[in-house]
This record gives sequence, C-alpha cells and structure tokens, in this order.
Amino acid sequence: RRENKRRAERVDGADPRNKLPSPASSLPTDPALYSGPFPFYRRPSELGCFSLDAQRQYHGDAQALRYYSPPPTNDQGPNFDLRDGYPDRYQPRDEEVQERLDHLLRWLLDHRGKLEGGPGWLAGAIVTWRGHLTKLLTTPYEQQEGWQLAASRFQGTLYLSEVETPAARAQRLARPPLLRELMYMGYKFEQYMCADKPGSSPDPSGEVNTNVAFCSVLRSRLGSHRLLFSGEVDCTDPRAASTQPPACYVELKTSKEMHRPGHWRSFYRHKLLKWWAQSFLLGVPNVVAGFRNPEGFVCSLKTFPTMEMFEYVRNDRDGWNPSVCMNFCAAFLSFAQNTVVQDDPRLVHLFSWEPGSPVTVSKHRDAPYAFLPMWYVEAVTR
Ligand code: 0WD
Ligand code: CA
Repeated sequence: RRENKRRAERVDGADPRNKLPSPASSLPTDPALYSGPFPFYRRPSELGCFSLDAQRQYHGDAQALRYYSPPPTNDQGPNFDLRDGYPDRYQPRDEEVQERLDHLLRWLLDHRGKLEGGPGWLAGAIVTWRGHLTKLLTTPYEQQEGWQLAASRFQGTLYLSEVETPAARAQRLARPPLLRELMYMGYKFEQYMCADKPGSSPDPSGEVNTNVAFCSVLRSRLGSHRLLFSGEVDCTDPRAASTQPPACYVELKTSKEMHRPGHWRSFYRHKLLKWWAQSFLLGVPNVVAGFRNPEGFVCSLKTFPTMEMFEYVRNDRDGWNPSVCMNFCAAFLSFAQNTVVQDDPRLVHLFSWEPGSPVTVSKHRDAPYAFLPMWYVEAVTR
C-alpha cells in the first residue's frame, strides 16, 4: 500500500527536494499499478443495524429485516412475473432527497459511546456507506461511470460521502421508461424471495415500497485503515449454517437470461465484479441471482458464493482481480487520509474521478459540498 502511494507521488512528480513530503495531487487508477498480494481485510463484524420505514423514517432496530424464502425446489422451478404491479403497486423512493450519511450518522450518534475498540477507535476510523467503497473497489476496471466523493475530517474521523456527478444526475432525470421498469423488477424479485417472518411465505400481492430498507452497520479494517460502514441488506437466511450476521445475510440480484457462452463471459467480467465487490465488503456469503427472460419472468435461480466468484475470471486475460480492487481501495484511503489534514466539518475535499483519468482533488467550504449536518456536529461537539 505504501508502495502504491509512493508510485502515485512519482507519477505526479512530487519534488523530492521538498523538506516535508507534500501529499500527492492525484492518484492513478490503472490496474497494473495495483497488482500484488491481497491486502489484509479484517472479517467484517456487525456492530448494529437500523431500519427505514415506508415513509423513510429511521428506526434503531431490525424491523425492516426480511427472511430468505426461496420457492420449493421439488416443483418445476420459479415463474415470477417481475412486471406484476408496475406501476400501480409501486412506491418509489424520492431520489431528489440527498440523504448523504445522515442515517448512518444518526446510528453513530446513538452508539458512539459504546463502540468496541475503546475510546479513540472512532477518531482513527473512516466512516462511509458500503456502496461508496464498492465504487472504489471497481474503479480500476470501470469504463463507464465516474464518481465524486466528498471528504471531511471531524474529531479525527474521516467521513466519505458520495456526490452525484452532473452526468449521473442528467441520466437519472432522463431515465427511459424501460429502465424505470427494470429497476422496479429488481425490487419485485426481492418480494418474491423474501418473507416478513421466519418460516412464512413471500406475499407478492402487496406494494413495492423502496423507502423501506434494513441496514447493517459493520466494523472492519483494510490494511491500516479502520472502517465503520453501513450497507443495505436484502434478507437473512434462517436456515444458514451460521446464524451470526453478516454470515446469514443473502444478497438478491436479477440478470438477463443468458444463452450463449459470450453472454456468460461478459457477465463474469462485468456484473460479477460488482456483485463480488458489494458482497465481499460486507461479508455476505451468497448472492442469489434470478434470471429473467425477455417477457420479464424469472424462471431460473442460481446461487453464487461470493468467495467463488473470482474463479469465473481467474484464467481470463480480460477478467478482474480482487487484489487489484482491494489494493486500489487501500491506496485511495491513504491518499484521502494524507490529503484531508485539517480537522473541520465545514471543509470538504472533493475527490473526482472519470474513466481513463486519475483521481483529482478540489477544496470547498460550506454549501453545497459540506455534508456533516449541524445536528451531528453540535451533538458530538458538546
Ligand atoms: O448518498 C448517496 N449518494 C447514497 C446513499 C448512494 C447509495 C446509497 N445510499 C444510502 C441509502 O440511504 C441506502 O439506504 O445507502 C443505503 C444503501 O447503502 P449501500 O448498501 O451502501 O448501497 P449499495 O451497496 O450501492 O446498494 C445496496 C442496495 C441496492 O441494491 P442492489 O441490489 O441494487 O445493489 O441499496 C439500494 C438498492 O436496493 N440502493 C439505494 N437505496 C436508496 N438510495 C440507493 C440509494 N441511493 N442506492 C442503492
Ligand atoms: Ca439486491
């Protein structure tokens, strides 16, 4: 990791005559720079959880957790109509509301006094969403979508919060109707596969409300970087070998039915990378995929163990490598730690990345980039 940082400084032409090593001004993302042994990643342990209800209100409990309930395997297999209920039984979340780290900070405010690791652990940690780390892991291989991450240091802790890029915003506002329906279908699949109580059966007759979410809060470490992050979990498997979270969690995905070897190859290279990164970070052992046909019906399911996903691309010259993903993430976290030196909740370093370019930084104060809410800063300061 240190090696990666030095490389980054050389690439940027840091002047070796400077007495104090100045932080690099950019970070390259080429996969070739990040190969090498897999870095240390502490097995993620769950510190707690929270739920968001149908009105997107926070609850400090597991009320939104659902239970994995796949269809019986004795009959012909599933026949899930993913378009059923669209759009009349769909309550989509209002995507204009930028929640930033708010729900996670609410959890942290309620639990910071009793965090394991003792006092001072949080001061040395990085706090963020799992989804932001997923984007970092896949960056060396991403060729379509850039990202922006806002960073602030406050009482030692480094907070990372994503900023929607102008391109992503434009795409979201112009989202074609077919893509909207496809998003619904992903959530509908969850409804066919999950029950509200352990041992009961799914009820696909109700509404699909994407305000509802169950989030796990975890502690881990990547190299020397302590991490506290939260991620949305689809369901828990009451019949899992280990009932201890996150080992009992299941991630649900939908994907297009594939019929030719070329389709599968491309699926392994692109989709499986994203599925792996997301579930590996949180320690979710299995991803259950529902394959939908052109009519929008899921007629087959396949379980992909997270720890076996890399095998599909291990011998593929155009595949991805978990070490590259994790080494790049560690290098970015070092880069951010070295860049964001000043402790000030109103100061934001904005890290920006576009495919084909290195990660760059710009500095901002207050609105619109400052993201630590006053209620959090005041409660922690007093
Ligand atoms: O502030 C932001 N820009 C974001 C906030 C971006 C992404 C997520 N969030 C927040 C939301 O409050 C959400 O509840 O994080 C929570 C989910 O966090 P995550 O687990 O870190 O996100 P990610 O791993 O990207 O997505 C997990 C699931 C998705 O499932 P699929 O199977 O599609 O990966 O969370 C959902 C989605 O179901 N999801 C979101 N829910 C609300 N807002 C969002 C979003 N922006 N993105 C994904
Ligand atoms: Ca999912």
